[in-house]
Amino acid sequence: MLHTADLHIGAFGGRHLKYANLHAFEKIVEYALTEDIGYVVIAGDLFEKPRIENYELLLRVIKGFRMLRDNSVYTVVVPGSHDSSISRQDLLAVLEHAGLVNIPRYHIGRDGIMYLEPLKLGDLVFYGLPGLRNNRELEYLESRRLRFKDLDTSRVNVFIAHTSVKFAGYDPEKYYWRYSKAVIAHDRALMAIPGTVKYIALGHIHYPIPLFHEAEGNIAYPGTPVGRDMDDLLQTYKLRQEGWDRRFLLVDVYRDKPLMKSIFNGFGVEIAYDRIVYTSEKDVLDYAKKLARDLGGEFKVVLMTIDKLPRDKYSTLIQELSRLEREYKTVFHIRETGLEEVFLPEITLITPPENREELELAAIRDFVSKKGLKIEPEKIKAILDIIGEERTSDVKKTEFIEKLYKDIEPILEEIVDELPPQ
Ligand SMILES: [Mn+2]
Repeated sequence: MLHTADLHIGAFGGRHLKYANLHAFEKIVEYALTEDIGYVVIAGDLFEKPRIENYELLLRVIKGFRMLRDNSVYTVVVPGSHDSSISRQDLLAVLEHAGLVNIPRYHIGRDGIMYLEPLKLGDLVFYGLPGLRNNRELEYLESRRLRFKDLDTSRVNVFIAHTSVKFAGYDPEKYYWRYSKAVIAHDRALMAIPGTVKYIALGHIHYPIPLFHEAEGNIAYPGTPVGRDMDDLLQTYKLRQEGWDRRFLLVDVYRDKPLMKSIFNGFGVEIAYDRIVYTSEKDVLDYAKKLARDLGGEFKVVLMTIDKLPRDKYSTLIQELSRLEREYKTVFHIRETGLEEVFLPEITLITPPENREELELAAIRDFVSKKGLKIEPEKIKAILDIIGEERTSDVKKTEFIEKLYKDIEPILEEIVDELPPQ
């Protein structure tokens, strides 16, 4: 199974670079066909927008999907935050109706629960969580209002989600401050996913997490192959500086523990970056040209951060650079910020914890030590497990709450007993 996401076909508007995203898609198709892969999973944001009016892009996308279908490769796509429309009048719907892609279904019940329908294709079963507006899909995950319908544990189940679960490949200790919510909430979000799901194919976060050549594990963000803006391209540059690259994933889900393999690829995009101090317009342009000339590759990008750039020189410089863009078949971009501000998660070879109990406990441990609490993490987990229980319709609300309290009380007492005297 191939796992990719965030292809963003249609990004980079009128620029030559827009073909880079399409080119990446075609590379992945080519790989699937030559390596005889059975499934291609796209975890959201296949397209930059719900509708794209560029017929060359569209025809080539359709050709790619048709080649997959004609060679018996199943394609499974979930709508992302960029390419789905509420009315379902979008390109993904067109591709689905044409029989070129499969989209797992879901519905939200009157009980406020999101029900995911199984999509059986060959010997795998897929469930999909789409990217909703304002990351609302995360609410269903975090409050565990997510149900996998007819989950057959005798089969290999794959869950595809376009959402920002922050879990692996970064050390929560180092990165939790970047996010407004506590890490524990994000780690707990994964608890809504049944443990019998074999692999969680994520999309939405554009950098590859976790980074590895090969790892055993059951969850990953492949990252975007090309990206959709200059930040993504600068991240690509930084990845390469550290000896990595963009990628898609080859996942063997038939093993006991799935084996994930990064298929690294530059997708024809070559990037130069430098930070310089402004001397004159001519110097900047000459240097930009030099950087462009030194680049190979089909899609060339020159990024520059220019310190001490006079405000009144900015617009003429941009004009000159866009003139060069056609001449040099290169995207030139002046950045406000430098490479040092590009965020990359800590690059580590990790295997995400298989066991969600362990995962949860690790998050709590992290939380307890950060808050300097003198409480055993196991006890907090016991309380959270009790709170996480759901009331069935045959139990009265008051009785249910009373029972919750009764269950929690002894644990709270233990915690209080163990607290050091004031
Ligand atoms: Mn995206």
